[in-house]
Amino acid sequence: MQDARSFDAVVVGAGFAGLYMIHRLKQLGMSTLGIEAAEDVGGVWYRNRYPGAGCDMESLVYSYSFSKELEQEWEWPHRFARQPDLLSYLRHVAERFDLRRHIKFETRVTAARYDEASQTWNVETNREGSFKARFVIMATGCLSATNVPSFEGMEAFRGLCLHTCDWPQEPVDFTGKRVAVIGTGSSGIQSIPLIAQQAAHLTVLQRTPNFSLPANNGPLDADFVRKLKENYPAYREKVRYGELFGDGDLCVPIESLDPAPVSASEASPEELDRAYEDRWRRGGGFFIGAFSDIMNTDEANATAADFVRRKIAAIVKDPRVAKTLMPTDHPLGAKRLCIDTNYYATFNRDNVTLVNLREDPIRSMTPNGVMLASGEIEVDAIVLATGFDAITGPLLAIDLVGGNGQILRDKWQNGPRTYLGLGIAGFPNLFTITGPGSPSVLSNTVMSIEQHVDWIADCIAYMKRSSLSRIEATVAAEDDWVRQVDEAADAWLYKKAKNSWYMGANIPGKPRVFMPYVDSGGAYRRICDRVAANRYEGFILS
Ligand code: NA7
Repeated sequence: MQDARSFDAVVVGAGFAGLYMIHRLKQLGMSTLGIEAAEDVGGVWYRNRYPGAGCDMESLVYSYSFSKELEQEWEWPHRFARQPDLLSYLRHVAERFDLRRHIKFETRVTAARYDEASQTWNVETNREGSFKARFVIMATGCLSATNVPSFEGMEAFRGLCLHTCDWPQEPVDFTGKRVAVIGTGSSGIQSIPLIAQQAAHLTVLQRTPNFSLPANNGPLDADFVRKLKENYPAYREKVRYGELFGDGDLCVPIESLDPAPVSASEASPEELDRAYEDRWRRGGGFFIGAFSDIMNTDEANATAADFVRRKIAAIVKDPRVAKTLMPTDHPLGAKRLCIDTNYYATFNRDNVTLVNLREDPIRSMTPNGVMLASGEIEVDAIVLATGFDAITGPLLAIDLVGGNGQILRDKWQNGPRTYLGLGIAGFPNLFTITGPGSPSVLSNTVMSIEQHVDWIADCIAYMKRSSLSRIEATVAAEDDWVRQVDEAADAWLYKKAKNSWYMGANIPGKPRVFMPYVDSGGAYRRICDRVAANRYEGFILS
C-alpha cells in the first residue's frame, strides 16, 4: 500500500461491492484507495460467522460474473453457499485480481466532506488520518450496521453475549451451556437448529414469527454444474433481466426459471397444493414463484401462507408451539423470506423452549440471564440475532457532508432520497452501490452490485473521456425517483408488513419509508442504461 494521501477514488468497504469496484477502477487506471473496517475482505461474509450462516441465494448465481475464467474455475461445494465458502471465494478474488494492496484494513471511515473549491472529498478515518479523493464510492453494504437493542441491565449480564453479525473468529462452543437466542429472522432461523444440537438448553425468544422454507441444501451435482457452466452466460442474462423471483431456482432446467404464469386465484385447491408441495420439497425461495400473483394480491398470497402454516402444524408436535411459530401479521414474502435446515423440527427437541415475547416480554437483562414478565430465565450465553439498521444505517453512520455543507443525516431525516440509488443531490462525485432506492436486497445482490459498479465505472470513464470532473444528481430527478420508488412498491404486498426492516420499522425512531426499488423484469437496469445513454440525464455534469 503506497503511503499517498490523495487518490482519484476512495472506495469504502471491501465486500462483494468494494472488491469489484476497486477492480474496475484499477482497470480505468485510477489511483484507488479501499478502506475497510474489518481485518480482511468479505464484508457481511467476514462478520457473520454464527453457526449456520450462509446465503439464501444459490451459489452459482450469487457470485461474480465479470470474469469468465473465475466463473468457470470456481467450484461451489453447496447449492446455497455457507459463510466459510463465501469468505474463501472473496479472499480468492482479492488475491486473483491483486486487490488487497489497494486496501487499508482495520480502518473505519468516520466522515467525508466535500470541498467545492477544490472539488475534492476529504475522507476522515478513525486511525489513519484523512485522505483526499475526487470520487467517493460507498460500498458499505445494506446489512452491515448492527441493531443491538438496548435492554435494561445489559451490561450487568455476566455470561457471554454475542451479536450474530459480530461473531468471534473462532467457533463458539455451546456444549453444556444454557443459551438464549433473541430474534427469529434469517440469522436466528439459521443458527437455532445448530445451537440446539450443542446446548444443554436453548430458549428461543421470539417477538414475531417469520415464514421459513426448507433450503434443501446439499452438495452440488457435478454433472448439473458442468451443464450449467456450459450455458453460464445465458443463465446470467436470465438472472439479470429475469423476473424478480426467477433467480432462486437452479434445481430445474434453465427454461423453467421464470415464475409460473398461472395465477393462484385461478388454480384449484389440488393445483395449489401440488405446486406448493413440489417447490417446498425442492427447497429455497423460488417457492414464491409457484404462481404469478403471490406477491401481488392478498388472496393469492394467503394460499401460499396457509400452505406454510399447515406445514408448521404438521412438523411441530406441540400444537401450542406450532401456533406460536405461525406468522399471521404479514403476507408471506413481504418480510424477507427465510430458508432453513430443520428450523421448525428443532422445536420438537426436549432441550428447546420457545417463548412468545408478545405474551411474555423481556423486562431486562440480569447478571444471570433474562428477566421476562413471567420471571427470570438463567442462561450462560445470550445470542442477539436482532438484525441490522438496514440499507441507510451504514451510510448514516458516517458524517457525510456534501457541497454547501449539507449533512446527509439532515437531508434524510424523513427517509432516504437518492436518484436511482446511485447518486444524491447535494453530494457531488459520491456514488452509492446498492443504495436506498435501488433493487438491492430485493434482488440477487451480487448481480445488482455488478450492475452498479459497471454503471459507475462507465460513468467515470465517460467523464474522463469528456474532460468532466463533477457529477451531481439534480433535485428534480431525485424527487421524481423517490416518487417512483414509492409507487413501484404499491403494486406489491411489501408495505403490508408493517414492521419489516425494508420499511425501517425495526429501528426505534427510524422513518417508515419503503427503501428498496421493487424491480420487475429488469426494468431498473433498463432505466439505468437509458440514463447513461442519454448522457446521464438527471445528473448535472461539469
Ligand atoms: P432480522 O430479519 O431483522 O431479524 C431480527 C429479529 O430480531 C426479528 O425476529 C426481530 O423481531 C428480533 N428483534 C429485534 N429487536 C428485538 C428486541 N428488542 N426484542 C426482541 N426481538 C427483537 O435480522 P437477521 O439478522 O435475522 O436477518 C437480516 C437479513 O440478513 C436477512 O433478511 C437476510 O437478508 C440476511 P421483530 O420481527 O422485529 O419483531
